[in-house]
Amino acid sequence: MAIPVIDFSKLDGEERARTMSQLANGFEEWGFFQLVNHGIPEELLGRVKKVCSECYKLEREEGFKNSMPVKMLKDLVEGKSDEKLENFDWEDVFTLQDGEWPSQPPEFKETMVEYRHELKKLAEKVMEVMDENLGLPKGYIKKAFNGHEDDQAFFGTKVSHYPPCPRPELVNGLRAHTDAGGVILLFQDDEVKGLQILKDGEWIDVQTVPNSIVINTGDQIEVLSNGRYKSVWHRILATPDGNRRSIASFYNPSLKATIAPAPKLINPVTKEVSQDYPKFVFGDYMSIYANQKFLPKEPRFQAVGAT
Ligand SMILES: O=C(O)CCC(=O)C(=O)O
Ligand SMILES: [Fe+2]
Repeated sequence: MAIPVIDFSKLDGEERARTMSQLANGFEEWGFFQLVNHGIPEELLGRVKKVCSECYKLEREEGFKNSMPVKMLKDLVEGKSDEKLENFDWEDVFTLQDGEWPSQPPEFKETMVEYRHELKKLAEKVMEVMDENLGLPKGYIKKAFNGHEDDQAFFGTKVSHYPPCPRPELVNGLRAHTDAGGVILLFQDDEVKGLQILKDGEWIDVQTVPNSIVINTGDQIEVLSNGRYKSVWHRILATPDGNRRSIASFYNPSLKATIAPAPKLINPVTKEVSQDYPKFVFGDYMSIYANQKFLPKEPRFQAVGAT
């Protein structure tokens, strides 16, 4: 079984209706799908791969060798224990932030600024597809995520590497979770697999498709869509060979934004707001998520509803 691969360029032509329904199916039935012909130039994607891999080699690899997961796994193996490490992830990760750009390679910043600009536009297009498929006015989700002038939606980017692991059965690359925010756009490694999603009770591999962008939705889209688009459990397996690179971009609400099911999506017969999805301020959700990322989302929704 493989997650859907959708040709995004077909959205602008004769096959628009069919493509819209493929996208609806991707959101409703899968929560994860891959876009090809998404409009991000391959030449730019090539440069992104290059600067991220070089940055890892030049600035990060040495540090990873001395990191906690490496020490913990070593202790575990030396102690001849077969107990899995449940509190660590076998990953090297950093978030792109203004003022804290890696200095190596020199073209890192300009490349990633250009990449983020393109990805943000793609995220907004994907959000418009969701608006239309959900029967919401164009721009509804973007507006819900953006508060006023001083509290804009947050667009973040995270660069991860999952280095080769000598005992991949004893630690995860990244433990299972659902994403907290809105729309997530993943630029995965061309070759090294590792991402799995939970589909109908089974973990399935997300296949690598060079230069595709994997789209998935987080907990806020589940709330806003009143459960039509569910955030899906996913995890990264550690692998014995290959250093998996993955660049995740997140289009999230402003911390001050109020999130609630869209009134239009509330059952017209009962007019009752589902008990499952409360109304809350996104920042409050994030405070809860910080300690509960690797736990089921339902108690998070309950807890934030009580704030
Ligand atoms: O590294 C990846 O491909 C996915 C990472 C992920 O699930 C996350 O950052 O939430
Ligand atoms: Fe995730």
